[in-house]
Amino acid sequence: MTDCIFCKIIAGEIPSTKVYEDERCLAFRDINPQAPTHILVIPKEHIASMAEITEKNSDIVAYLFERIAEIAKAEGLDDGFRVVSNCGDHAGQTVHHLHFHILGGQPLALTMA
Ligand code: DGP
Repeated sequence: MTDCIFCKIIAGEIPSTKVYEDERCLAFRDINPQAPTHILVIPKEHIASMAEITEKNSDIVAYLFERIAEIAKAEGLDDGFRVVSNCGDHAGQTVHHLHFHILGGQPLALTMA
């Protein structure tokens, strides 16, 4: 998608602080961190949100979660971390390219929202 910020980050057109990259995914530090460690994990394939996951593409979700576990370990998040994926307007999704936030590095507030 030519107008997608995260596709531009994948293409190297917008700089990012990369944490991990392979042929299927990219992880980089959030530009507006909400915790001491705040990393975004995204597929290289453009998928707008969790609402577009089907039986044809759901394997990427498992793949990303395998990488999330590895990244959390590499980042030293041994005391725990949170994974968040905002989907759609009511959840406050601002970038319409599937992404998982990894948040950690300190005790996180317990909230439903
Ligand atoms: P969400 O609200 O779930 O759609 O989160 C989108 C996140 O993307 C938000 O926490 C800020 C981050 N973000 C937006 N633009 C950029 C960017 O250009 N670079 C980086 N590193 N993060 C970005």
